[in-house]
This record gives sequence, C-alpha cells and structure tokens, in this order.
Amino acid sequence: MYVIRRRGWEIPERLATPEHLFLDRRVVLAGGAAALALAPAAALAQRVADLPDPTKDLYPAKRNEAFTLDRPITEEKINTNYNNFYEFGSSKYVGKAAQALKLRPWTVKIDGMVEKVQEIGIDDLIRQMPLEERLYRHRCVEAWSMAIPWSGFPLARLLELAKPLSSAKYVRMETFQNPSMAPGQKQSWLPWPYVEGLTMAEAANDLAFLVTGTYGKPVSKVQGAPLRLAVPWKYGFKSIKSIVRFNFTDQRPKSYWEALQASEYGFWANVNPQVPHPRWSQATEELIGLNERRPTLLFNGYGEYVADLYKGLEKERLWA
Ligand SMILES: Nc1nc2c(c(=O)[nH]1)N[C@H]1C(S)=C(S)[C@@H](COP(=O)(O)O)O[C@H]1N2
Ligand SMILES: [Mo]
Repeated sequence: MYVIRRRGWEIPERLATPEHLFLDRRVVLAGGAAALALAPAAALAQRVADLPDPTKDLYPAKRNEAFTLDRPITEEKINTNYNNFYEFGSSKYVGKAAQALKLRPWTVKIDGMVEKVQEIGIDDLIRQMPLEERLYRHRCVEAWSMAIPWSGFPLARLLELAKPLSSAKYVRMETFQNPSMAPGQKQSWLPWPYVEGLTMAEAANDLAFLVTGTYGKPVSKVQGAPLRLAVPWKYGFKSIKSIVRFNFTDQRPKSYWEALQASEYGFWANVNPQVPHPRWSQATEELIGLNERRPTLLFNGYGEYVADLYKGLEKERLWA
C-alpha cells in the first residue's frame, strides 16, 4: 500500500470559515442603522443593497481536485486589497470604491449569432449551472501573480445555454457601463465599456471558467461580482469582470486594452516568459503576499490544457 505524501503546497487549503456569516450580519445591521437616516426611497434602495446575496447558500462549492497549485493560496485579505478594476479607479486600492457596485438586479444578455437572443437574471443563471471550486493561478501582465480559489462553472456550460450559430467565431464579453456608479467611467477618453473576447475554441476549453464565487462565498465586488471570467493561461486583463453581455460574432473583438494601446496589448495575450512586454520583462513574477519572485511559466503552466489551441497559429501575435 502506498502512503502518498503531499508536499506542503499540495495540501488543500481550508475552506472559508463561517466568518462570512458574522460579517454579513454586521453589514446588515450597519445598513439598517444608516437607512433610518435616509429618505424612504433611498432607504429602501439601501436595504435592498444590503440584503444577503440570494445565491449565498450555494457556497462553498465542492472543489474539483483536478486543479492543483504550485504555491499557497493567496490570502483573501491580500487578494481583495490589491486589484485592477479601472471602472473604480486606476490604483490598486479600489476595494472601497468598488463597494458602490450594485449587484441586483443584474441581467446578462446573450445575443449576436445565436439561435435566440436571451436575457437572464443572474440568480436564474447561477442556479442552473453546476458550481464547483477550482484553484487557479493568475498572472497579471504587470508581472505579479496570485493563487485564488474561484467558484463558478465552465464557460462551456454557458455556450450550451447560448446555442451559438456555427457562423460565430468569437465570443465578445462586456462589463457594465454606469459612470454614476463607477467613477472611472467618467474618464471619457478611456474606451468604455471594458470588452474582452475569446475564440469559440478557447471559450469551449475546459479551463475557461466563469467565476461567481471566491474563498467559499459569493465573489466580492472588487473581484468582479457577480460574474467574471478566469482564463488562467492568459494575462490577467483577459479575465473580464462584472460581465453583462456575451455577444457571439464573426468579427475579432477589440479589447479595452488593445483599443487603448495596441502596440502593447493584443487579442491572444497568452503568457510567455520569453516574450517581453515592450516596457518590461515577463521572465519572472512577484507572488503577491509571499514576498517571493519566481520564473513565469509558458501558458502560466497550463500548456497541457491549451497548447493545442494554437497549433498552426504560430505567425499570429500569440504572446501580447
Ligand atoms: N471590467 C474589468 N475587468 C478587469 C479589469 C478591469 O479594470 N476592468 N482588470 C483586469 C486585470 S488587468 C487584471 S490583472 C484582473 C485583476 O483581477 P483581480 O483584481 O481579481 O486580481 O482583472 C481584469 N479584469
Ligand atoms: Mo492585469
């Protein structure tokens, strides 16, 4: 009989403690007190915003053990206090500003080259999907990385629901647009709304994951609630947050970053340590919270899942 010894980093991390139950109660109490001081309509809106997440009972989702890490999970406090979410400002410290993100009602539109255009309420969508937890590495194009316990469902399940036509070549995803809620969107020279895209083959790949939760509970606002993408073999900017639309098209989508600076950010954006960004090396990465630098891996270490997608495309700009 074998005794399988796990190395330290292979030990499954504890799931979230019941701490979030306690936190939620505090939030509701604080919201209730503040609501008393507001006009009735505002107070009602405030109370609705403070209601517990309607899908909260679905977490923690069962972990899919197929996805393992080569480093410890980044602490939740660190992950939710060092973010990119330009809708709420261009600094890394947008956690407070992102609290203005209003999560309900939230409707997801599926349109373009599909059998039938659909609009689905986020709770209906989440409840018809098989939720699971996956440990993924995340590599930002700025050469830092984290390791995150995402919960959600494969993008492939959404494709089944969307029924794209065979003429569709890409899925183009869009973030909400609401400058009164997201002050970054008042910067009208930026190409709002945030857009990202994948080929249909990339979208159908098992690694492409739609995130609805993190750390054993609904995903936080600053991490892109209530629905964000995780495509861990690509630079982080491909993982679009707070999605409101999936549009199926035969035109290659132009992403936010490409629209802003095409010489630095392209469509594919696969991780490759040997191809530097025009302004810095991609050879290594800073593991946020661990005070450690490590070599970056080709496809961020996910080559066995995705390398086949790019056969015959060697002439394309796959690494930017
Ligand atoms: N809508 C939207 N999605 C976004 C971004 C953004 O600014 N807006 N930033 C991207 C970048 S550059 C990264 S690295 C990741 C950061 O995700 P995190 O804050 O959960 O670590 O989100 C990506 N998705
Ligand atoms: Mo990023």
